Amino acid sequence: MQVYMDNNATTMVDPQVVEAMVPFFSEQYGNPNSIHKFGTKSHPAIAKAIDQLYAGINAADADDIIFTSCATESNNWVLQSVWQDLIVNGDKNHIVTTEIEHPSVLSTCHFLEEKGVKVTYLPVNEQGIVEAHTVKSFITDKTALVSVMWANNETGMIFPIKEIGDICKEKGVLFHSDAVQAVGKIPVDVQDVHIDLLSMSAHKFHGPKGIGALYIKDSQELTPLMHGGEQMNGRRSGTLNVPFIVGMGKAVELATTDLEKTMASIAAKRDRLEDALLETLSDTFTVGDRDNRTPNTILISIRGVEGEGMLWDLNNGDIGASTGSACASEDLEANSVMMAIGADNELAHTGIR
Ligand code: 7TS
Repeated sequence: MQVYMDNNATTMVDPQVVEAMVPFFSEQYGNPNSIHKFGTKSHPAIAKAIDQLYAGINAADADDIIFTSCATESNNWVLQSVWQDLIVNGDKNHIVTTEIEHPSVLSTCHFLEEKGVKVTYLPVNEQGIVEAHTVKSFITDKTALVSVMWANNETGMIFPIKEIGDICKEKGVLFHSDAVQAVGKIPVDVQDVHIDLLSMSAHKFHGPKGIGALYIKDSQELTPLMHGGEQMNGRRSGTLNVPFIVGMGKAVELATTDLEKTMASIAAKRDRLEDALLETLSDTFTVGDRDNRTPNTILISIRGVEGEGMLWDLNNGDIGASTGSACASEDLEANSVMMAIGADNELAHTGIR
């Protein structure tokens, strides 16, 4: 039997999602921007998917949700447009983020630093989260953007997004959250928290790979990253990927319906596994309090057992796990999130997600 335990890297596409997508490959394949019926026939399905996404995060009518090719694009778009709009064409020069963001945020910040932008990478506490008062203490009148993930992909730890949003609102600073590991796993309500921009990715909640979205509060202006045929009201050019859009809509609907029930059932399994591991193995610990973690995540450390080696053994036993981000798991560096929470070098090589 094969056991797949790497759902933070990606998930299986739900059969109901596949079923919803199929007609848009082979029957309703027209370009939705075309005048003819082959194209316009897909308009209701696109509208439905957009409605499903609005419902999934409780967006308001005045807000915008724009499809992108992935969350990496959504994150790049936010950072590069804020740089263009508020730093190059404005009087700001500073971005606040955390030291444990996904590389799509961190690498873009490094790129912007080369362009002269000042970036503060906030430290995390021993729980692996950034505290709201830390965010507050680094915001200056030159800060253009605060970008803090909703939940971390390696630890599953959930950040105090509501408090950080309130601080950004009070300070008049744009607030972006990479919610890739939160949407479909824990409640995400953009009317309950003050949030300007939010990145999502379908393949993390049983939708297809290669489609993401950016939520934009009050449809505020943002210089496009993709220029071209003026699709999506000119905000993101490129022929709409109708099957994937339909798939993302269906997936978010499935993932957010009865979410509390799903969370409880996944957390129960997670807790059983975690308890068994902690009881059976000595010199073992898991990162972060369970009640502030996404219900599907454990980052476990066994002192003296090197994570990558363990992954190969697990792989030989048909168990798929990860030492952290798959994007970075081929290099044998210490787990940067474990280093950030204060693990020594040896321990930081032992983490298994
Ligand atoms: N943001 C977070 C928090 C992520 O976890 C990932 C993918 C992305 C952005 C990128 O999303 P994409 O739509 O561009 O693929 N994270 C991981 C991971 O943890 N292991 O493999 C991929």
